[in-house]
Amino acid sequence: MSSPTHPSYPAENVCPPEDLPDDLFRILAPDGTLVGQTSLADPEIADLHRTMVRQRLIDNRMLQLQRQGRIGFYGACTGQEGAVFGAAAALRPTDWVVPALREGGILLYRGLSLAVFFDQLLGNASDITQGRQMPCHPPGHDFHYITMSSVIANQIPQATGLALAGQRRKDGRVTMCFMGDGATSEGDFHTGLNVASVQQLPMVFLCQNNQWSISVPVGLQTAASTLAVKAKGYGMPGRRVDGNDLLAVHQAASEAADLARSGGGPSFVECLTYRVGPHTTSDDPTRYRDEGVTERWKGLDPIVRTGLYLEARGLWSEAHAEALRVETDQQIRATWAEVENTPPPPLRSIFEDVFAQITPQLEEQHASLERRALKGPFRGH
Ligand SMILES: Cc1ncc(C[n+]2csc(CCOP(=O)(O)OP(=O)(O)O)c2C)c(N)n1
Ligand SMILES: [Mg+2]
Repeated sequence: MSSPTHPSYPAENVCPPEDLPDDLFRILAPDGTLVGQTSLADPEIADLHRTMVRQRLIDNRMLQLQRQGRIGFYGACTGQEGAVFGAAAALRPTDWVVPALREGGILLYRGLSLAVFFDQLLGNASDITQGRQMPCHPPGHDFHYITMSSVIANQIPQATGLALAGQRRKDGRVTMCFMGDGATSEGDFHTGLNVASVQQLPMVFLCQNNQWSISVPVGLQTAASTLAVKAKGYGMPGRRVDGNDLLAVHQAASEAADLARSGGGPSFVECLTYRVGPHTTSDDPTRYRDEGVTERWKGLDPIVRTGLYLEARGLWSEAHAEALRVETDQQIRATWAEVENTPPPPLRSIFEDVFAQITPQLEEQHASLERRALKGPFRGH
């Protein structure tokens, strides 16, 4: 049975770059020229650009490590750095970030060390979650960043609860809740947005519409003309922006954050972009989509676009790029060498953190496991 085609997503239910709507909110054109006004100063744009380049290098290196069998799983934000960091830069460091899958880089941007990021990827003895979380779910306790939940959209009502608590405490914080296009089809999306709007909570819902939910294209995800129009049904402002335009995302997210902070309630921002890589290290998009569209979307790379803007102002060049590549590569390699041989968490940790004291039954299970471990694949713990 052939699938219906969504009128807004003409190419097999996605939007190819040549069909992007003319009214898409943009500040930076793909050739790096300004077509709108940004509140960011050039040095701030240059810093964000470096952050995006660094994230790309980290993501690339992590994908290589996964292919070498040295980490189990990774989800990159490649091609979506403009949305991730444009949004992050709109917040104060004490505002809450509630991520979906691709925003781990915000933690590094906020100051998490690469070592802690890698410890979690490895699930080693230094990992704060002691290997209990899926890899690529970094811990953000000190950075007002909630560890991501793998369950799609599950974070949305949680973010709403967080914002409700903040509103009651009058703590002046904004909660930014990220989600993918796939999350907008879940019941939790409705619950979270509805309560947030009824209670006029200080929130920004930031949707990265990368047009794929693993193998489901956005045109089969929704019959709505855009994701942003959904906001209207909840009585909150909804805006669709060019997700590959760092400055447009930053502007839209800043205006939404200002509104939230001043008591104006939540907003929804749809960042239209494209997932130019695999969903994660676990899938192969060539089996379900036309990679010709992907190649054309790569021509709208947010890093290239911002780089062109900075180059024209003498703030970026191939020499800058090379120096940053070398510096980041050295940092990654040195940190990786530091953490790679950290042992796994002790077997006993499996039984800890459930009861204040390990119960006699769990002690028995622990002893039994230790006996088996001496014979089996856990030897060495
Ligand atoms: C409730 C639920 N259903 C299915 C999955 C499996 N799954 C993980 S990520 C994903 C796609 C998410 O797509 P989207 O929300 O668009 O985010 P993206 O990965 O594109 O950033 C799916 C189906 C899950 N984690 N949770
Ligand atoms: Mg998606």
